[in-house]
Amino acid sequence: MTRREDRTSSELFDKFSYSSPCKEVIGPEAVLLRDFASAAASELMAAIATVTEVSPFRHMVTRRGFQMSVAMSNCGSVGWVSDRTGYKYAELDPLTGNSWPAMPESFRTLAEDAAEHAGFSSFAPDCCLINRYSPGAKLSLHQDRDEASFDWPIVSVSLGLSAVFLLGGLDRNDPLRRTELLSGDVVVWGGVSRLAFHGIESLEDGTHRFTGNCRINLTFRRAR
Ligand code: MD3
Ligand code: FE
Repeated sequence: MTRREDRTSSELFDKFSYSSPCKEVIGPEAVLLRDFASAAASELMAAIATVTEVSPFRHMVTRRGFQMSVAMSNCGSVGWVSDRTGYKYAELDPLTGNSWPAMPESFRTLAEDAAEHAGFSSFAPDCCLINRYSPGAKLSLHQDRDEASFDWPIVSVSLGLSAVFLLGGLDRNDPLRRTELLSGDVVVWGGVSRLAFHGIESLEDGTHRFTGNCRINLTFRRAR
């Protein structure tokens, strides 16, 4: 067994480029775990309903005053929010004035297991952003860089209608790779992919047994 320091970059590449029907490499240190969340999906949907009774979905505005087409809520010790002052993590939900709901155990366990499975140990998320896409909603190309450290991976879980995910590189003009994300798919983003540009194309109309006519994405992050 080679010690970690002894590994060559090609051995590290091998570790992340291992592919099987349910573990697909979609970028450097970006691992797609197809169906990883499917067994937990009904439990996750019930937990989403509980969380959003306390902190309802809402359309936030950007610094420039545009309303986002994606409706959002959060759970965990902090939540990601956007308003006319910009993007930030906040301990209180600005809509209710109260703390965000605690992160459900089913959420936490799934995120930690997925990170471990993808090769990232001891991920302990303190925030889960819940994104709800109705037909026509999209997320323009952006980077996630409001967190204190980029050393932790991000885990994302797709539920309901499928969507086309766009993955670029570290430069906004880098070519984009399109990947369809289906209900139950989990993606773990670490290393150099952590700061890659990414987005979601406009959601197509449809119906799904879990969500009706929408897609829900859970994004787990370590914000602080
Ligand atoms: C790639 N959400 O909330 S999750 C976001 O489906 C966000 O709702 C999308 O991008 C969604 O910020 C995509 C997948 C994702 C999340 C974080 C990433 C992909 C990422 C960070 C770096 C690179
Ligand atoms: Fe993002």
